[in-house]
Amino acid sequence: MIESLHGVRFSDEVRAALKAKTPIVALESTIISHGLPRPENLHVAIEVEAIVREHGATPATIAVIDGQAHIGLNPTDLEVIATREDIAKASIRDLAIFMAKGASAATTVSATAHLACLAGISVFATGGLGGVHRGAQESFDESADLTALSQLDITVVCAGVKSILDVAATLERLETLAIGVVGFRTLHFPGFYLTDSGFTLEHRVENAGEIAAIIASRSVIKTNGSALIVANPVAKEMNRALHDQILASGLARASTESIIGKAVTPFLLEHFHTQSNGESIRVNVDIIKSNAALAADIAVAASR
Ligand code: PSU
Ligand code: MN
Repeated sequence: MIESLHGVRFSDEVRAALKAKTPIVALESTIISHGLPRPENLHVAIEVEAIVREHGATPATIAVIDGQAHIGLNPTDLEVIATREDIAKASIRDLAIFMAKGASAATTVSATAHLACLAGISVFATGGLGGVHRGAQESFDESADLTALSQLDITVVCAGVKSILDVAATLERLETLAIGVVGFRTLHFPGFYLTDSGFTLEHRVENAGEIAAIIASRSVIKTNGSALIVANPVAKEMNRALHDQILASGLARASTESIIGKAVTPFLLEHFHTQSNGESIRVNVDIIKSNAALAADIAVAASR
């Protein structure tokens, strides 16, 4: 029984929901620890969980705290990952290492999706997926989010991939890795801060029920070995000129300051937040909330 796995802890509400087989939505914690400034990050984490509940599902925010993988955080745990100084960033490969060391870490999309699947949770809301970085031909910088999602049966609601990435290359990789992508009420693949990354999708869905039907078909014909991405554009995008200008200066700064590895994404997000006078934070928060609501609707529809 997964609920008694050594080193894995469940919040009371998640344990109860798993037992009762009621809808659950996994939420990542890197967004909280490394994607948003303090103290707003904690308020957002609390609000996002409330939105999931309002939409009829149980939130399972996932993180590693003091060596324990947590599926579902109580209010004290949430505060820990939002405020403590020693919270690392765990990709899937880091999970066991941080756990064995008794360390604490926020989980990225790859690590969150892995732990969610382990727990039997199949719907997940995040902000923007990781993907192929610009210049990856040289740097080989491609997020482990992609390879992880190629091996997990999970539906991920996101606002596309961050515009800091090479969107075209990321879409090609998603195709190669057999990760399905549907646009929610759009055929324009969103670019996180922007509603349209400039790339077109093949599939569009109108409501949670249609997504639940796709999830059901995937399991019938067993194409559920890899993830399904629901690309949900933000309602009100960031000012485009401002966006393009900040992106250019951020990429230039990252290069001059030789920012590499897992530091790249938090560095660029932080650059956006400071340079846009809070506009990117507003958009980022809208994205997470709207994705959490849609993910809960999907979890509810899929449980019928
Ligand atoms: N989206 C956000 N904020 C974030 C991230 C995504 O709005 O902080 C995080 C996610 O956890 C994602 C990670 O999995 O960035 C990707 O990091 P990397 O590019 O290092 O793989
Ligand atoms: Mn990377």
